[in-house]
This record gives sequence, structure tokens and C-alpha cells, in this order.
Amino acid sequence: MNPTEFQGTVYRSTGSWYAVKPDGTSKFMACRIKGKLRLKGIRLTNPIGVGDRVLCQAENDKEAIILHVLPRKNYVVRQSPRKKHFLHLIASNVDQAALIATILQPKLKQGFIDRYLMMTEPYEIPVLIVFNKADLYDENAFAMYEYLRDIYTDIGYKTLLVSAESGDGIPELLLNLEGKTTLIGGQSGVGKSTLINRLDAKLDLETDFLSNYTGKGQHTTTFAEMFDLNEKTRIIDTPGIKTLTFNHLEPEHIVHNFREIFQYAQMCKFSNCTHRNEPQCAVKKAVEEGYISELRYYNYLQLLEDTEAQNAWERLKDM
Ligand SMILES: Nc1nc2c(ncn2[C@@H]2O[C@H](COP(=O)(O)OP(=O)(O)OP(=O)(O)O)[C@@H](O)[C@H]2O)c(=O)[nH]1
Ligand SMILES: [Mg+2]
Ligand SMILES: [Zn+2]
Repeated sequence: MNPTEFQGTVYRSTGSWYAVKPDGTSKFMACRIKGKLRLKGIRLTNPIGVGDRVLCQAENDKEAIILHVLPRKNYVVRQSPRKKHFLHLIASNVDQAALIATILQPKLKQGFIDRYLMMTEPYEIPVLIVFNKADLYDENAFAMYEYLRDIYTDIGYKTLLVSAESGDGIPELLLNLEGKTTLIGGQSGVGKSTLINRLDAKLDLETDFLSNYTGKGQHTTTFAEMFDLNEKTRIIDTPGIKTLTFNHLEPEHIVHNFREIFQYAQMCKFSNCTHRNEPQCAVKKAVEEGYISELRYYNYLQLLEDTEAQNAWERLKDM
């Protein structure tokens, strides 16, 4: 390696500049991409994301050029809101994701958890579902939390109940983050940044306080950013998600991301079974017998229909 070259990790990206922390140092370098980066496979609206490992060439002691992106262990993408068939890279090389949800304020959007899991299942990224704002739950909200907790723990996701406000459950959350790089995601306003501030008061991230003041209801966090909690523990704060749609997927891919439904799908009579009304469908039978939760099955059907409709619309637009 040329003496001016170094490897590092991307912590933040603001348009054309990337904050890269060279390995073994604590000072960031401001990095740019020169020319076109050749990337195989996926078409991305942003060629480099938070968590990417990069090879750079220093131009001086503050600035460098990114020469290339080292192979990714995994990545999380979502459909680009603007460019068809392009994907937006949310983060790369994560050990797990913490999906932050709340039953109240804002109300949990029906189906949101399963939509989020559509982004993490392709790489089998472990997901911790964190129900925040426990201090606000009344009896009904608590019952809803318990209902969801049971559904998701039954199929292998870890769940936690916490309150960034009171501090309840925070030590256990920290324990679950220790030694890992965790992508923090969820709807806007669920308390992602507040939780991160709870985990490390030094970070002092901006939370909803100001946007309440301007009354515009904008997302408070506007780009993804990685933080070190300690030498081995990293967290990535991300902007809140309003809706998640999947025009980059084919309908038959949906079932792959519903882990327990996929298992039963192997036993359906027809290999192209969509698990709606086909005869001898092992999935429907498992739902009727209570082995698959009705909520998950309903969300599967909903996502399947959404994806079919979106794909049909894309084809019509192309004609
Ligand atoms: N009562 C209560 N309020 C909370 C809790 N956690 C966060 N909040 C409040 O919820 C609001 C939104 O918090 P943020 O941390 O900005 O939410 P966010 O998920 O980062 O939002 P985006 O950046 O827009 O995605 C703030 O007013 C917080 O004070 C909690 O545990 N209990
Ligand atoms: Mg935020
Ligand atoms: Zn079936």
C-alpha cells in the first residue's frame, strides 16, 4: 500500500463529502469520490453508505480521495423514492438492527414492523425490536405490546421494552448492543435519537424538541450517522421512515422474508403457491391451526398485493 493510502470506515455522508475514520485513529478525514466508482451488482442512488469500509488516498492531513469500497459483508437498502430500479443504501456492514417502535405517540403503523423486516431478512441480519416510550403505555397499549412481543419472540426476534424518558430497560438495551455495530431504525418520532442520547449523553443528538418549535413536523434526523459508544460498540442513527414500499422485489420474493411462513411454504402442493386460495396450501393450514400468527399472515398478504400492484403499475408506465 502506498504510504498516503489508508483504510477506514464511513461514519457520515453529507452529499458529496464523507466523514471517514481511518483505522486505528480517532480523527476524521473529509473524503470525496473522484470520478466514477466501479461498483458491481446493485444500482444505488448513493454509491457509499455509512458503515462502508473504504480505501482512501490522503491529499493532506484533513482530506482524502476515496479510491474504492471494500467488499460489503451485508447492507440494508430501500427502494429509491425518486429513481426507478435504484436503491438507496441505508448502511453497510452491520452486525444487527434495532427496530425502534412505540405503541403510542406516534401510534404504531399497522404492518410497519414486517415491512422493516423485509430490509433485514435478505442478509439474515439479526433484529432486536425495541418498544420505546413504555412510560406512556396505558393498559390497552401494554396489552398490544404483549401481543406483538409474543408474535415476534415466537419466530426468533428478540424484543425489549424500554423508556428513554424514565431510563427503564436501558441497561438491558446497552447489554444487547455491546461489542456490535447496530443499525437503529424506525418510524419518525419513535425516539431513536433520544434513546441514543440516553445511551451516551456525550452525543447530544438533536431530537424532536426543535421541530415541535417550528411546527413543521419534519423529521429531526435527516441523514444516517454512526457513533462510537466505546471502542467496540457502534450505533447508526437514521432518519425516520414514513412508508416502505418494495418495487425492486418480485411478488415471489416476499415470502422469503417471512421466515416462519417460508418454512411452511415448502410443504404446499404447488411450488408457485401464493398462499392465498390455492388448494392444499400448508401456509393457510398452519394459520388455521395457529402455528402462524394471523397478523403476520395478513401482513404477508398485504405486502404481496402491494408489490404486485406496484409492479403492474411500473409495467404499464413503461408501455
Ligand atoms: N414519553 C416519552 N417520550 C419520548 C421517549 N423517547 C422519546 N420521546 C420523545 O419523542 C419525541 C421524538 O423523539 P426523537 O428522538 O427525536 O425521535 P426520532 O425517532 O429520532 O425521530 P426522527 O429523527 O424524526 O426519525 C421527542 O419529543 C422525545 O422527547 C420516551 O421514552 N417516553
Ligand atoms: Mg432522530
Ligand atoms: Zn401455499
